[in-house]
Amino acid sequence: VTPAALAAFRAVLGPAGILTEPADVAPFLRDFRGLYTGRSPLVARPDTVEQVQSLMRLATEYRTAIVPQGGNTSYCGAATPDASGTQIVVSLSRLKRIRAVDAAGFAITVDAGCTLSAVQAAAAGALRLFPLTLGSQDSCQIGGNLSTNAGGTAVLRYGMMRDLVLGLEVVLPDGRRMDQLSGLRKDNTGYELKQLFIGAEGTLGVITGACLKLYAAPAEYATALCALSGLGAAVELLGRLRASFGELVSAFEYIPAAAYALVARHLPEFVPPFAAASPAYALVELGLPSAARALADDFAALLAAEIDAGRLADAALASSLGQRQAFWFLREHIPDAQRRAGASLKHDISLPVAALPTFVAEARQRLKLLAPCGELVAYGHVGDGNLHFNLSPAAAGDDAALLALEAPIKRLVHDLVAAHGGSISAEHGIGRLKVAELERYEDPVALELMRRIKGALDPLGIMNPGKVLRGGDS
Ligand code: 2HG
Ligand code: ZN
Repeated sequence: VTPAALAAFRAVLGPAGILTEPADVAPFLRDFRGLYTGRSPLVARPDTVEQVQSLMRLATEYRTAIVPQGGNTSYCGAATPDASGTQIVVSLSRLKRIRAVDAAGFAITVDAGCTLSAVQAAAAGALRLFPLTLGSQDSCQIGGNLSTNAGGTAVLRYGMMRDLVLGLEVVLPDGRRMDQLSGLRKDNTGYELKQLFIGAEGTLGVITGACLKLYAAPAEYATALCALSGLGAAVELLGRLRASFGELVSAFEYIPAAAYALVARHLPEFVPPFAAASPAYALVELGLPSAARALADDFAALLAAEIDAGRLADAALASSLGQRQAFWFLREHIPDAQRRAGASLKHDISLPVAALPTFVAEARQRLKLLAPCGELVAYGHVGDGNLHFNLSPAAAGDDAALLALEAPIKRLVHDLVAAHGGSISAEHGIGRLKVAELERYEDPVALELMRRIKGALDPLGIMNPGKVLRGGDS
């Protein structure tokens, strides 16, 4: 970044819109997992869409690479600049207006820098639900949720971020603003352009605003923590629940004993709800509209029948908001507990739900031979076929041995995922971490189309280079 470019950026952003002191810039240069630390001469903090446009015009003029950043909670390094010192971070965090809440139309229009929890709260204020639910919701931002097509724990019922979007506003690399913000539910006018930018991880343009779908807020939740024999029993329970309660099943999270034990060991606030240990648990939730409140009794009856039939070991039904929160505390603190347990290797994979038990049994057996220093902690969104197929050190002191096996473990897991027809990135994206993996496993024709789209929308290659697709002239 030349002194002339720096002066030009400073002129359009004003003193409040630019950080250059190394101590101020540092937090934007390191990803949340601490996998990458980049360099950047400045962090731009525009506070209007017009400023984003001016910034991108300058980036085009000076051929400056831009790294858009939201709440900096990416698991794949998608929002961290590289080490060259030539890329500038654009933080959207000052763009945080709730533009409009349309309770009658079940829609909300927001700036990209709003945190997810701010959008949830604005929806709740209008007695509506914005359903996306993530562990990082107090700090992650809507622009990042859109750019990574975030998932979380409510996908089973409401879909991923991609499914929750009615309209989008995007600033293109040349500074033009594409306004596709209308909240129309039916609009078949040409190509579905907004979906290109969702999940593109900032490689095609900068998302500045979105019109999002709202839903009726459930009048009541019926939440249970079930103790069961393993993943096979969990998948069967899921099928029976969906057959009986259909769309009302809003969450089905799988928690193996290894994940349960990590939380119990590292988070003293957690009070185990069962006296005896079980091989696995499932956190199940129904969101009930007021007209269907009585179904909570049917839910309890189904679980009781499962226990009588010997298919469930036990089930604890939340009888208060506090208990519901305690169950979710367990689920939501698994990543935290895993972090406290030392090094970890993460694989964010998805498979057809029915293939999950066989896949895990086979992978576990092979991993036992390859990596006895690792303990499998495979948990997560089984309702969507998405497992966080992670490993922690088997014993204290195994960290270095486990990390040394990162590459062969990744190959074993991803090859097996591919053999079972699954995906090597279910909900965390590609970022910088999985660029080579995408190249290896993606259909070559699809990959070629992705490169052509990138070339057409970002011909100078200034949008988040090196993320999703290999940088340079590829
Ligand atoms: C979750 O489901 C997150 O808790 C994090 O997606 C997963 O830490 C992980 O691997
Ligand atoms: Zn997850």
